[in-house]
Amino acid sequence: MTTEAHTASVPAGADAYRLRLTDAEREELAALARKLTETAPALVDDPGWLAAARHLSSRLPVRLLDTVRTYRHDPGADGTLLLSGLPIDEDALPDTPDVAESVQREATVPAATAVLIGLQLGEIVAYREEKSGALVQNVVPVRGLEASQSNAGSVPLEFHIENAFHPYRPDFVGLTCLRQAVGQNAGTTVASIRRALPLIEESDRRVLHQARFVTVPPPSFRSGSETPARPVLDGSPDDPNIVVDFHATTALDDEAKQVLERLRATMMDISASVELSAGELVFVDNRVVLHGRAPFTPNYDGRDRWLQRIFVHLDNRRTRVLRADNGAVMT
Ligand SMILES: O=C(O)CCC(=O)C(=O)O
Ligand SMILES: [Fe+2]
Repeated sequence: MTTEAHTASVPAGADAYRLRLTDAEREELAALARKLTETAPALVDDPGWLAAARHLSSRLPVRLLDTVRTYRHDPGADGTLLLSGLPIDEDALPDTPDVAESVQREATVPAATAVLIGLQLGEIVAYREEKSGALVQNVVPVRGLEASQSNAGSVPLEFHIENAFHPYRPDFVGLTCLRQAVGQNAGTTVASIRRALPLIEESDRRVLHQARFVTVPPPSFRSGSETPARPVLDGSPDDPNIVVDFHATTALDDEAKQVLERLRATMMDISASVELSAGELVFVDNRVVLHGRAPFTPNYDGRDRWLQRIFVHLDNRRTRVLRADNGAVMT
């Protein structure tokens, strides 16, 4: 995916939303993020800090606000939004973390940047059972977990929506690149059901709309149970949501199994790779886009690929029963 600038107004249904900040816009955003690094207690998961970030997020550069708002209305055929030119100074970063379950608690400029933007897309949320409920999570390769179907692995990561098993899966997933893996093809792969739908036979679509599939929690979740039987496609037959994880979803009968395999092949056929560079943030609409990751070979030398992840919900009220004190973490 390239990163050309576009004008403020993105036509509804544009294929892929992209915005490259100008130097002036980057400086405006950096000033807000720096202010947040100095806002006590300078911890991302602190409700007071998050409230301050929410207020400051209304002062983001207007072109950025416009793009985020338009993307939220309709994420386009590709369902992704790629922002570049963010205030991330790769040279000023510490070594890439290399431990399992690594999260970003301190309010650094990159973390504050993602939170500021995410708070204009919706509500930033996390799951108590995943990465200890941290709002900003590190996506880094971990020694010993190479083969794991999680974001700590380095084998190909199967196409999935995030937390497909969960009744309140994220509406959007944001991945900020702090450090790109030099010379490694570790692209995030994306595939949108909006692109794939015309390629799926009518009879297969009918099966995918039926409750003939179950999904187990991903390895990143400490607890949780298999879903009741449910469809892979739901909502409008012309523009459905997709709920599947090709590692975690199984079909309950032979016909559904074949249909699921054909769906996987179709999603692979139309997939694209987003090779993020430092200072880029991609949002994927988790209702219409599957994501995964190409394989790579980590060096574990402090210079490995480093992304930070956030989850966004559009309607916090739906999960109120799971969130103590109307906070950001679901139990
Ligand atoms: O590493 C990536 O590009 C994506 C990993 C992933 O699926 C995730 O962090 O949710
Ligand atoms: Fe993921």
